[in-house]
Amino acid sequence: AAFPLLKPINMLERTLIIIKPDAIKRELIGEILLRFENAGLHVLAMKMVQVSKRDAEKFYAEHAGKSFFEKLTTLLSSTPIIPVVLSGENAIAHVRKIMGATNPVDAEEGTIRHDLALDGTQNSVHGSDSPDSAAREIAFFFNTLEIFENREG
Ligand code: IDP
Repeated sequence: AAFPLLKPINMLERTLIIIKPDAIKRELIGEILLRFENAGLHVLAMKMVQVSKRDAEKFYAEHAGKSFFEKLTTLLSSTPIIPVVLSGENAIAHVRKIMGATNPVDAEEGTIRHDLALDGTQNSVHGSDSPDSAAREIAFFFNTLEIFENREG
């Protein structure tokens, strides 16, 4: 070939996941973290917090006006949740693959949502969907002092 084969660049990324109320209620915190850790992702920050309805609406602002918005924001603010910053190569896409499709009936076998989620709203876990959302969502829950900066690299 005239050109050397280009290998895809593996970007070290950060993403935000949330262990949602339905998973915490069913004692699935360890199970969910284990799946991400076993896949090679590193925990950079983590806490348990309860958000207000208003904060839940702010977090999910892109879904305002949709049919499931009320149910979703009520669920997210109903009991404490666990936001976690994960880092790894292509972490955003990697995490979304491990989570599976939004609705567990559409999710591939072996994904968190296929194996653990209750339905299309109570789907156990959130994961950022782009670098912009990851940055916004990480800053929503954590300040820089709360993130284990030197774990990467
Ligand atoms: P994602 O969490 O897979 O990225 P989004 O479309 O960003 O999916 O939706 C955010 C959350 O809103 C979902 O995780 C789920 O809890 C809820 N949701 C999304 N679509 C529906 C729906 O059609 N019915 C009920 N709840 C939904």
